[in-house]
Amino acid sequence: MKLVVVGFGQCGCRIADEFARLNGRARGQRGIEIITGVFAVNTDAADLSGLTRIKPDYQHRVLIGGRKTGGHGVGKINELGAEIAREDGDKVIDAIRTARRFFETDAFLLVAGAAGGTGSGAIPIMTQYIKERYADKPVYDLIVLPFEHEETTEERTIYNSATCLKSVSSIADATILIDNQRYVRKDFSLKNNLAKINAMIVEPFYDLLCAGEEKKAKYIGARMLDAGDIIQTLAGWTVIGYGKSLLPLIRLPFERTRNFRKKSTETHKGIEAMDEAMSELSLRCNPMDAGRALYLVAAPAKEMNMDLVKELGSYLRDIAPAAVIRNGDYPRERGMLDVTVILSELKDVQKVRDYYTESGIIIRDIKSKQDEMKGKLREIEEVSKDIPSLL
Ligand SMILES: Nc1nc2c(ncn2[C@@H]2O[C@H](COP(=O)(O)OP(=O)(O)OP(=O)(O)O)[C@@H](O)[C@H]2O)c(=O)[nH]1
Ligand SMILES: [Mg+2]
Repeated sequence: MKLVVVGFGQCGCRIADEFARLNGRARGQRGIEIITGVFAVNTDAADLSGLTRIKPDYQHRVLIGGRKTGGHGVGKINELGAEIAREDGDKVIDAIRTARRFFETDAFLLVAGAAGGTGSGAIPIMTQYIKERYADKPVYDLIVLPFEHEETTEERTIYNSATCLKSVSSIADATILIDNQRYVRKDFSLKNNLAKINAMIVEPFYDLLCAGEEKKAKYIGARMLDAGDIIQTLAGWTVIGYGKSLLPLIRLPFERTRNFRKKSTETHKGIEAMDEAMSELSLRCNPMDAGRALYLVAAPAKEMNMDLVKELGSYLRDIAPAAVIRNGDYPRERGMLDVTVILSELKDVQKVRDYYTESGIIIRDIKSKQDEMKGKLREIEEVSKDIPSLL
């Protein structure tokens, strides 16, 4: 599957940069392309120049809202991010048009952090613009949810996330949810942590996008997973997970024969990888709520067998009984068996519901504070009414 990836705001741009790196890896390791164009869109000029992989010209790093913000971002006001996207959206569309092999693109992937200003405000507007302009291609939005400490220290975080999620979910073909808090690893400093988190966020997309682009017979599985399967799977609220299990690189001579013991070891390794994928899902959710699901197993050709794929299928069926499940196998990896899982068309997502509830409270709070303020201003005007003004 080939994507055009567009990042908005600092978070979105950095993750888009990571997708550019992923494409470099696919090209270098596997000789295939999985991305036809990567673009970074921001109101902040300095953040745009901090990227490393996205081409540095103005058609790939698009500065919007220059007049309004002076190139310094919108300071977490996502209404302003949305307004700027409405004014400068054409710049983004013009940039996308320059993608070299645009005609091969299967879908758009737009990326932003929900809690900021630029990305959070611009992504719903741009999703709408791109959908209007390219009606035949699905548009998927990958939304990064804030860390816990951001939610507790700043009200705007919750409010921005709620407004962004509500807007995006009504327009995007699917919303892939990524919870920053799930990726926190205590042993990294924050900056390294963000880079590391971004790498972990894009990792599940590697095999998923590569599998359907393989041309050589030896890398094509018994059931190839292609763009059609992914497009049929992605709908509404979506989460993604990835897990791997190491295989012994060297087998002892007596292990070479295919016997039932080896088969059961492979199945065991497969379940281990899928277990990890399910426990590392990009956002905690209840798999019972999924209306659609997909899994992809990648392993060396000789480790792959239909029993393994079937076992994983019934394992997933137990966890997500209401889902239509699609699958694929990808004979590729060396010394490793990995499983990528998508749960989609989730009927309920607790975290999203919490944002909506809490921001309802915040909105009422702000309203009553504003009313109180207006009352006080009126009082002070009242007592000053007999004082002459110098103006
Ligand atoms: N995973 C990840 N999250 C990030 C990164 N950068 C920022 N965030 C998160 O994104 C949210 C803030 O959004 P930003 O992208 O910084 O904001 P922006 O869209 O640039 O908007 P303004 O700076 O307000 O104009 C916070 O929840 C951050 O934790 C990143 O590189 N990776
Ligand atoms: Mg910013």
